[in-house]
Amino acid sequence: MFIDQIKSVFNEFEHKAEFKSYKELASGHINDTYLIKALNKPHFVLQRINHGVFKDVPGLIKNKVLVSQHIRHKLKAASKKKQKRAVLTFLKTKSGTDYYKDNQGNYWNLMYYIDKSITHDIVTSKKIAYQGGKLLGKFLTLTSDFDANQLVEVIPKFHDMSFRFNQFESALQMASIERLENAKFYIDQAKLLKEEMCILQKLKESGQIKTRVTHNDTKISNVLFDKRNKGLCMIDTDTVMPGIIHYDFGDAIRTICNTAQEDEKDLNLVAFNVKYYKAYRKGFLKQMKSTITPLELKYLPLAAKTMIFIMALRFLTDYLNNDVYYKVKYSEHNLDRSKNQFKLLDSLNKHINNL
Ligand code: GN1
Ligand code: MG
Repeated sequence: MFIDQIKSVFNEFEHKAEFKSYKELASGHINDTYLIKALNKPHFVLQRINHGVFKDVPGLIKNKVLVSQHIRHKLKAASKKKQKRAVLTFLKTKSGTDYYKDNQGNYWNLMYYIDKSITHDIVTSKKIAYQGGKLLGKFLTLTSDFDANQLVEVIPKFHDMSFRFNQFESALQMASIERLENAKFYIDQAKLLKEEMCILQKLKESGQIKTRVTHNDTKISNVLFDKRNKGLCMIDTDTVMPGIIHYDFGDAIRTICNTAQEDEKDLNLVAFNVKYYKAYRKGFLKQMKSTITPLELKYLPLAAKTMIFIMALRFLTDYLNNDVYYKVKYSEHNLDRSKNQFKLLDSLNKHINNL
C-alpha cells in the first residue's frame, strides 16, 4: 500500500517523530509532494523529485540545501524560532545524505513543515502582493553574495527564450493535425512576438544585465505567509540557479497580477491587476533598492511580459507534444493554461505604459 511506502521512506530520514498520516499537496506540476503529520509537532513535507524532468537530482538537492544554509547563516542574528520560519530546513537520512533513493530509483527529500503558514493561488489584497514582493527582494538580497559557481544548472537554459522557441518549433513539426488546428491562433501569436520576447536574453548574454542567484519559480503559491499575510519564506527552491532578476520578478507578476488561476478556462475572468503590480514592485524595491541597477529597473515591465509569454509558450509546446512534461487533468489542460497566459498578456499590454 502507498501509505506503507510513504511511511517507510519517511523513516529512512533522521528524526525522532512517529508517522501519523499523510496527505498529498497537489499544487505542483512536476514533483509529488506530501504533508506528513507526525504524532507530535513538528510535521514534515516529503517530496519525490521527478527524475524524468530533473536529470541531476543529487545536484538539485545539493543546490537547495546549500542555498538554505547560506540564508540561515545570514539570518543568524534572528532567534532560532524566526530562522526556522524564514528558510526551509532539510533533514538528512540515517546514512547522512540529503536525499533517499528507493529501490525503484526514486529520489526523496524531507523538510520541516513550517507551522501556521498559508499559501495563496490568487492574490486578494494589495498587502499580499506587497509582502510577496518584499519576500522575493529579501531572498535575492540574501543570496546575492552566494557563490553561484557552487550551483548545478538543474535544467540548462530553463528560462532561455531561444531554447524555448527551438522546443516550440520542434513541437510544431511533430504535432498532430488536430492539435495544430486547435492551437492555430496561439501558434501565430507566439511567432509574432518572438523578437520582442528575446530582448532580455540578449541583454543577459551581452552582460549588460548581470547574472545573479535566482529562484526561477516565483509563482505566488511558492510563497509562505503567516496567518496575518506577512511573508515568511520562499519555498520550492528546486530551480535555484544563476539567472537574472527579471526571471523572478516577471514570473511572480505572472501569478500575482492574474485575477484568476493559471488554468482558469473562462477567459473573461482573466485580467492583469495593475494595483497588485505596483504593490508587488514597491515591496520588491524596498528590499532591492541598494543593489538594483538602473537597467535592471528599466526592464521590469518587459520582465512581466516576457515571463507570462514564456509560460504561454511552454504550455503550448507541451500541448503540441501531447502533454509529456506537465501533469494534466484533461486533454486540453495545457492549451487552456496557454490561452489563459495569452489572455493575461493581452490585458497587460493595455497597461504597459503605466507600469
Ligand atoms: C512548474 O511544478 P511546479 O508547479 O513547481 C514549472 C515552472 C512553471 C510552473 C507553472 C521545473 O513548476 O517553471 O512556472 O510549473 N517547473 C519546472 O505553474 O518546469
Ligand atoms: Mg517549482
